[in-house]
Amino acid sequence: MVIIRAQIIKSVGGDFTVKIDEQILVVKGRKKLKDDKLLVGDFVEVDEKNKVIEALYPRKNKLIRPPLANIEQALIVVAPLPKPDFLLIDKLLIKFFSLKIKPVIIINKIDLCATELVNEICSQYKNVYNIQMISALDFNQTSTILNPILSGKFSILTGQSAVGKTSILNALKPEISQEVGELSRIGRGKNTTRHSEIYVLENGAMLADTPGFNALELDEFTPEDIIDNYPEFDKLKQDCRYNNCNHIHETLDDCAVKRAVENKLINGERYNRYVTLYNIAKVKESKKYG
Ligand SMILES: Nc1nc2c(ncn2[C@@H]2O[C@H](COP(=O)(O)OP(=O)(O)OP(=O)(O)O)[C@@H](O)[C@H]2O)c(=O)[nH]1
Ligand SMILES: [Mg+2]
Ligand SMILES: [Zn+2]
Repeated sequence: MVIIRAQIIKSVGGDFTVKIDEQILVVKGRKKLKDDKLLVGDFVEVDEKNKVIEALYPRKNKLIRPPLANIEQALIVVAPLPKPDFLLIDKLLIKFFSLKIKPVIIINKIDLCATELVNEICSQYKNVYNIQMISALDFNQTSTILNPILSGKFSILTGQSAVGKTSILNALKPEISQEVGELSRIGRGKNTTRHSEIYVLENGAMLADTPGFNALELDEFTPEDIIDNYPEFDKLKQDCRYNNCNHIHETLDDCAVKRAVENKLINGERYNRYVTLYNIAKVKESKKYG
């Protein structure tokens, strides 16, 4: 029996499409694994001859909505229209950082009047996160900018509704239909919210679209988790006077993060939203234990 490591790229009614190097194969899950809920993105052991999944490898991470595993990178798409919700963007950044998913901020629809948004995004996130600008209507530009970023990784498109996530996937689609051929049949056109599918692009890039949303709660995050998932605080916090500094209640003398805000090294609005998210987590925590 030849057992081969593969990654699930699509799951429809008990049939799993798996990728083994460059090869695509449709297999069944073994009965005893079915309860284990195999997810798109899972690495599994496949019995190539009998076309069944024999075992599931441990996951690096997983998202529940949509159900996806082993995500390496998230393209957080924003646009001048619909207007960005910065608190939502910060929540996504916190969540992805905690799951060890590398975020990239993609400003889409730059063919519309986007200068103001570009300046705002840059002043809030530059030096912390990778920021890219595209118009999904321009297929060439989208491919040229995104292909090197996507290369060799499993990435997802995420963000508010109607920012252009599916349009970006469509812009990258010529390569997709070439590589997965008939397998793209079911997922053609606008992605529906129901099923997750990983599209195989050139250079080993794998990309999944996700349904847009307008709200996200960080229910599982304690106040400490909130603090820990701001990468721009990491280098500074060793200079705070107290080890457990929450960067809110100490004086400027005692808190390096607050000094960085004062000196405009950290954007004030981003910091204020941090205080909001910390306080929300604090209230939740006190309700839970108190
Ligand atoms: N002008 C312009 N319009 C765009 C661009 N990208 C997408 N759109 C338009 O924005 C609208 C929404 O695009 P979608 O790709 O469906 O957005 P989405 O993020 O997938 O939306 P959900 O699936 O609801 O989350 C469509 O009318 C697109 O044609 C762009 O770069 N420029
Ligand atoms: Mg969409
Ligand atoms: Zn501090």
